[in-house]
Amino acid sequence: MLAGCVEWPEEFVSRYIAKGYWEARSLGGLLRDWAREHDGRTALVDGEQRWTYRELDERADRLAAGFRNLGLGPGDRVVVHLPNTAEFVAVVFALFRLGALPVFALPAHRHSEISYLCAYAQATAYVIPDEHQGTDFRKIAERVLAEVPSLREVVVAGEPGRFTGLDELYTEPCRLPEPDPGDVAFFLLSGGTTGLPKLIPRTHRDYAYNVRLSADNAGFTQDTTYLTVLPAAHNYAFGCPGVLGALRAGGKVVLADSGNPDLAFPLIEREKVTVSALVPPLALVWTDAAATTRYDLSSLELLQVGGARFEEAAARRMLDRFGCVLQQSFGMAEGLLAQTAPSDSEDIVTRTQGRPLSPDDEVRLVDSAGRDVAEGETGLLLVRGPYTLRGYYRADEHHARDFTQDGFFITGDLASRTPTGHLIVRGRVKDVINRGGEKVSADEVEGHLLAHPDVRDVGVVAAPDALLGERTCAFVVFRGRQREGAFGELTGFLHERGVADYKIPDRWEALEELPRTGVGKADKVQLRARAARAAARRPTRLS
Ligand code: OOB
Repeated sequence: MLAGCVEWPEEFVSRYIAKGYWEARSLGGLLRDWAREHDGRTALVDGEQRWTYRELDERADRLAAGFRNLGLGPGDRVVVHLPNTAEFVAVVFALFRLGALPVFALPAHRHSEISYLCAYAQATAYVIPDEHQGTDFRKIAERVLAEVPSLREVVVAGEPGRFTGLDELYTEPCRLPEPDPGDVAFFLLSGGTTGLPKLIPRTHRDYAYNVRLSADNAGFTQDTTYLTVLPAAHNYAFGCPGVLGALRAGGKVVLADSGNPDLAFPLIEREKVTVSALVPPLALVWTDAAATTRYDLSSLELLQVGGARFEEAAARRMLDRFGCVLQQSFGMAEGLLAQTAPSDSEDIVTRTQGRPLSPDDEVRLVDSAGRDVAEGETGLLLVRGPYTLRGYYRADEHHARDFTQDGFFITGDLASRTPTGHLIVRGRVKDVINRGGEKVSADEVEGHLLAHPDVRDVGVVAAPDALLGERTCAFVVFRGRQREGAFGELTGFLHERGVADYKIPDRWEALEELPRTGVGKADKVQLRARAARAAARRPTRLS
């Protein structure tokens, strides 16, 4: 396995292979199999573009050769920062075939995240669109290129400027050795347990298993049309079952740039979409919009909701409104995926987050002393299994904090389990704000704010919110007197530093001092209570 990654112990490797979970095929090889089987059927729809399986397969081969001509090879890290487009799919499969390793950035990321990611991954290449939603990605690339010594190539889908155009890369396919299915295929970004986000190595065979389990659970077939509204570069939409699950089944993937009903509903009608994956705030918006829409949504068979807590009442409203199957999903880039099944009762799908998908997912719920809690009680969720990582990439110094000695990943989530084995997510101990499915690491935002000369101390916590579930609230202790317009200035400061929009605090409050715990750390329990009181007094607008 790639240096800097932690391998599963040998006994687990042989067990997972013997049980048929891990197959001897790389992700790029799997696309070849799918293309052979589904050949002239439509694989991808992106605006007016339609690619068949054969076209996608050929493009992946031609691009792989092009990336190789650029000097990329097996093990090279490539930060892929593309929106939901057909090119995104072609690029990642090209890199899989070459054995180069995509690092999945989210479209909302900006200079700060990309610079960090490229440096952390020691990336040699960065793949971007020219512009997307008003941002010129080539400008981000200019800055990152000047800062990260390992970075050699910038590849642009669209107008390349001084960089290399993605279209120029397509060339005669060449024979490439198939990567070892047990090796890393790509990296996902963690939502953050403690500290800055970390990189999660996913191997070909563990991810292929993840895709197979979730596609089977959701009943994907050739007749599946999957609408991608969440970022395709996020685990949920990429492979739970998502884009890969639909391709595996011979279905059709429709790529959309946002989940806004004005865009998504016409696509559902036009393409006869059967399934989509949503985060809870989007599920609320869709439920409202469906009441008055003039578009025909009757093709929908299954809607997945996950990424953050979905209230039971909202789930019931959604079931009533759409009359299709609802599937709750509780997953994480690190691995574990729990989902309800289409055959589950209404109570199960509205009140639980489903069951872990593999019979070999070992889930423990423990108390603060590490002992298993009694059935039905809430505990810290630990997990080990055939598609859950054994260590973050290049994170030796934090390993003992994130994993138990016997290899369980310490998720930072609090959950309970029903007698039927369904998990209910109850909260979390990790210092992360779950802003409607988008994860904001408190440490990361605090670090940025502390870099401002007027800021002496800062504590960032979640405040409850009717639409997003949680919003980000920053408590700031200023050096000297708080200046007029100080929070506006801090917002501007974060923008200047190139922090993604979704990480900018929604609420601000100045304090004389942060409350402290006995050991002198910022008392986040108190800060959260304070943020909740303020949110109750002044709810944010539902937008
Ligand atoms: C998904 O993945 P990530 O990596 O963005 O975030 C993982 C974290 C979990 O540890 C948990 O704290 C939270 O997001 N979460 C949920 C949840 N699903 C995820 N919290 C409450 N209820 C849920 N249903 O978010 C993700 C990956 C694959 C599939 C679905 C979601």
